[in-house]
Amino acid sequence: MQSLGRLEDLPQAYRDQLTEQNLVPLWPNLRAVLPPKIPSRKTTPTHWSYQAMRPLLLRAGELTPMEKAERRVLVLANPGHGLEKMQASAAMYLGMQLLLPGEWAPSHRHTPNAVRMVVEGEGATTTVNGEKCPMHRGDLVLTPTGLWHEHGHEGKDPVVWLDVLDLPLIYYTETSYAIEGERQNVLPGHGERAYVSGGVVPTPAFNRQPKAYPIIRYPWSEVRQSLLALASDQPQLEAVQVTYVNPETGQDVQNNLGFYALMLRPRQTLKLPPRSPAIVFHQIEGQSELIIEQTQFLLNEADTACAPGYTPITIKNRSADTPAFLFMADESPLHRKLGVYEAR
Ligand code: GTQ
Repeated sequence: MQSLGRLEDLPQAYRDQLTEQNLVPLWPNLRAVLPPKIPSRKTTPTHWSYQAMRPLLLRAGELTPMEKAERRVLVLANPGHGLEKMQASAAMYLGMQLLLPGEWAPSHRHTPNAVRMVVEGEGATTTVNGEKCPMHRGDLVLTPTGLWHEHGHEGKDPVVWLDVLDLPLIYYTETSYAIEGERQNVLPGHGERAYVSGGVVPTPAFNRQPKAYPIIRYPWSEVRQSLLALASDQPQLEAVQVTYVNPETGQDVQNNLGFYALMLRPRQTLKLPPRSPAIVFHQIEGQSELIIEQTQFLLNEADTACAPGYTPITIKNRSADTPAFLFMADESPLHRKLGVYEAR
């Protein structure tokens, strides 16, 4: 490939004139913005141990009261982006949120899309546009763009969940903002009860009126059952994986990020092809070995890791007799919309 002229090759007086007019020559920067064959990625393979994080999160509970935090969260920041950027990848933000018994995280709504993956503790709820969602280990609760949400805790022990947001993307596009609200009135009804399996959707007054977000809470007990049923139904199937979808459309549950649950059979090794989106892994049950190109991580229960896009990934269940279960998030819906989605 031809080497291009450098900035230093230009006379200083000319460079000053360009700067004066807010102009920049492309050629010294061309290879940086259009690198050959594969994008440059700041996202580096990163692992966050829950065992290491947990005492620090509980300490935040002692150091910072809710009134001073609003959301008491330790952000899982990818050092490749710089910790201060609070990004796991180009489009994904990860935070571990702590709510203590009796505490309340006040109602607000914002442009970024969020989901909660419950990690530990019983008794917390998230109320989303009036729907009060219980939170049990492994449950996925959606708080899509624009919907009111607040968190409460009526249990006895600390509750922790993983927040996954498209905040870096929404912030980058200069569209990120929040509105504070009043405590919500709880309304009757739970999406996950109306949209039971069996391939039927509610049809009020003989007329389907699809909601944008028909299911807010995806209970882990049901998702786990689906994975076990899929695995036993198709013993030859390699990737025992399900996607969290909107049952009205069959499309991904949210606009920009995709969410999945994966089961690894005992001792199974699964190779994922290099694909354009970055991926987040969170171990719900069991223990896995995650190999991202040359980097190897051991994922214990409740550990989280992030892999850049365009990278081959291998994941292994360490157990010889029990399945491993993982939650995954990625940037596939965004990449598909942008027309840049690739699997190599
Ligand atoms: O729970 O609403 O981790 O607004 C970051 C921003 C959680 C939340 C985060 C948020 C929330």
